[in-house]
Amino acid sequence: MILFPQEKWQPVVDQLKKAKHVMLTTHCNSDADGIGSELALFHCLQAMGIQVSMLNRDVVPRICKYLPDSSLIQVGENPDVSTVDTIVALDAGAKSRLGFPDALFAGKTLVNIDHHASNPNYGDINVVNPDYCATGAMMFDLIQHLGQPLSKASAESIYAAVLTDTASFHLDRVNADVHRMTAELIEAGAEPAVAAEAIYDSQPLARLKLLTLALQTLSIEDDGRSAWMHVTQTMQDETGANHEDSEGFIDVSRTIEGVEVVVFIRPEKGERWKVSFRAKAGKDVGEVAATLGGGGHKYAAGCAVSGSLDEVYAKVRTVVGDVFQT
Ligand SMILES: [Mn+2]
Repeated sequence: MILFPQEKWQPVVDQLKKAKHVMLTTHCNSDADGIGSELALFHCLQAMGIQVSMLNRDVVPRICKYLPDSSLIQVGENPDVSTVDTIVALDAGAKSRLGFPDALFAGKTLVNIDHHASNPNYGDINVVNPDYCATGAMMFDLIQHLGQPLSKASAESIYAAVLTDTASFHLDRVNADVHRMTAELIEAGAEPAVAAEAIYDSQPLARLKLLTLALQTLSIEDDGRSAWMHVTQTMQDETGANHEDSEGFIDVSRTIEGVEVVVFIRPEKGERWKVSFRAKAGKDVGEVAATLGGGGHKYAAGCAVSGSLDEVYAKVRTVVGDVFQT
């Protein structure tokens, strides 16, 4: 089964088949959709005899380390890519999200494959379709267009991407076709119990201690329609948690009854904060993030805001308040 038969993959297929050395990459602060997409395509291209490497700005997150060959993903801010002629960017809504200097792309063909509605088609070749529930699901279609069977390694990688990007099959783009694809992934060797244990049931204790502190900052505003929570560097230091450990905290406050917009703020670097948004009940946080210089989907988006924590709250409150005016 092909998820979206009308999608035009031929330019991507032609480019990959004629490439001498393909480099796969994803956005900074990579997640299981980006990493799963990379690994799924990596195993497929390798089976086709195409020279392929994976290179990201940031380290592989803890929850992805169980995926086959995740240790082959290289990391660096300014790597040597002299032999690379084709770069495939996966799940990155903007070129700047890849985190590499512009010079890295000079003279290379950039293929942009993504499902963020805000993606401005920054590649030389673009397949951008927000109807896909995950970029991993795009790999499911691409592998078929490349004429390759779905290997166990690719199936496991796509499964991790789809599981996490749909919030465990909770979000509204999950339909019968997504479940048909998932059935094919399982038939090809993906193991839901193994994925669940690695992704959801192997948390460091420090993460739960940090969550306890974060929950103490929880505030409900806008007559119960918005939920706000944050962590600080001090809270991370106290609990021994790192910045990756607060990943997913927003999905805890998202579960509160009646809440339509969820905001989570965490430290990035110095006076810079990462702000994440989730929406329920048809609200659109993609617009909120875009107003603040970020991007994302209607129901999940993010941006970076500078200033003291109080200033960040104030800036974000103004924009979120507008959501409830309509
Ligand atoms: Mn994604």
